[in-house]
Amino acid sequence: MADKPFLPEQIADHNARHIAALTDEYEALGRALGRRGIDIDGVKAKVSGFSLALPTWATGRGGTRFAKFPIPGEPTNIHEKLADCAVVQQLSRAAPRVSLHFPWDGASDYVALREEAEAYGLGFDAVNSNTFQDQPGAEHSYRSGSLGAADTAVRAQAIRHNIDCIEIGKTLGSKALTVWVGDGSNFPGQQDFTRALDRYIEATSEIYSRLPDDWQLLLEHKMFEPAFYSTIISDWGSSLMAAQELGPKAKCLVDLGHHAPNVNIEQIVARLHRVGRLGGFHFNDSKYGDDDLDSGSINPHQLFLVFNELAEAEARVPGPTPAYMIDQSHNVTDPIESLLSSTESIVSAFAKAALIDRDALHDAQDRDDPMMAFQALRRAYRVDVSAIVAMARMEAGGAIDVLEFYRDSGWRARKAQERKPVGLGAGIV
Ligand code: PSV
Ligand code: MN
Ligand code: MN
Repeated sequence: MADKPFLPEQIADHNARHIAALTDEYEALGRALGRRGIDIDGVKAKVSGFSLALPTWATGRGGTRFAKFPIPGEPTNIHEKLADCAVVQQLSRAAPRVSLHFPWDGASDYVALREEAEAYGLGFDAVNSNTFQDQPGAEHSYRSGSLGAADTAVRAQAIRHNIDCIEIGKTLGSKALTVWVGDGSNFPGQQDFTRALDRYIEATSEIYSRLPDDWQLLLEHKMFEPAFYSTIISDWGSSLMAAQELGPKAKCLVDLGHHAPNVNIEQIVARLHRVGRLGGFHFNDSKYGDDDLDSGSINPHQLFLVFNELAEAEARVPGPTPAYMIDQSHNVTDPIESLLSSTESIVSAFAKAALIDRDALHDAQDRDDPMMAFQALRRAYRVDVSAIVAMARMEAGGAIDVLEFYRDSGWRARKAQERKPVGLGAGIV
């Protein structure tokens, strides 16, 4: 049985050193918000209710098609990945679920894996299939596509793999399958747009028919890469079209990096919510394309605007919370540090959206007063919510300063001694 990464006393000692300053900051912010008629404890309660999932693939160093530079002590198997996710959850208290990707996260005993996660205080989010890479021993190649491939045998293999993922997910206690396919084309004329989409929908409907009643099928669109001319599920329009044809359990998943630069993603959120098809989110940030940079590192305002639309939509038609997940590639940092920092950015954006005076916003919108409508958002965005996020985290048993605690803990150096070295540069310090 796996122990939690840190003893509660270690976290309590850390918090004892920071609690006086935090209380001071929290009370000062509480007074400032109180003057605006906002109850800080109410906001903190909302923040405490927010959680997201961690993807196993973000616990190792990412890379590009040019190179990957692993660090000593990074996880080498699903058990070590779970341990690193447990670090993020124990310190942040906002990341209690893990999203597995198959076959990358294959294990010999999924019942035992579920118990292992439970001992860490972790559960499982959506399972992800992988038909964008060939796997050792596979009968057919995905070089010409998977669920949308012209070759029936290739499509059948991709369908089977997705059904296998559902079966594993049932054992793990997951409630969703996320399907992202790289299927597309690199040359005009290479693929018939209509027939390719038809094949994809037909194949995906076979997967859909195997979905348990209380599951969702999350369709993730992506504009380009690996295909550079056209992609079958390239945008939210194609994704919605597919979801609507498949049935009510099919929903659209929005990855922040999967759009053309400057696309109004917050409006996509509102649109998908309006038709009840907003199923999930992959958080990351980008400057140029699907950069998979850390959430909030480039455009924290966009993150805030996304949460504003979610809060607006939720206030209008309450419904199930979309499946929130981080999906990033940590190429130059210790992945645990990036996950801790990104979780904080995402929770902060959520907290800021919770501060928006919706009546003032709606009133300005109805009076056609763009400046005051904008100011309703601005007033919330300008607030430094760190004390609310840290207080909620501490009260749930997490660390006040997550990065300081993590660095002081020496976790990675310890793991460098215990775990198998990875990559060509293993051992170079
Ligand atoms: C594709 O770019 C993506 O964002 C999908 O979510 C995949 O599942 C993930 O990356 C990992 O490859
Ligand atoms: Mn993604
Ligand atoms: Mn991506």
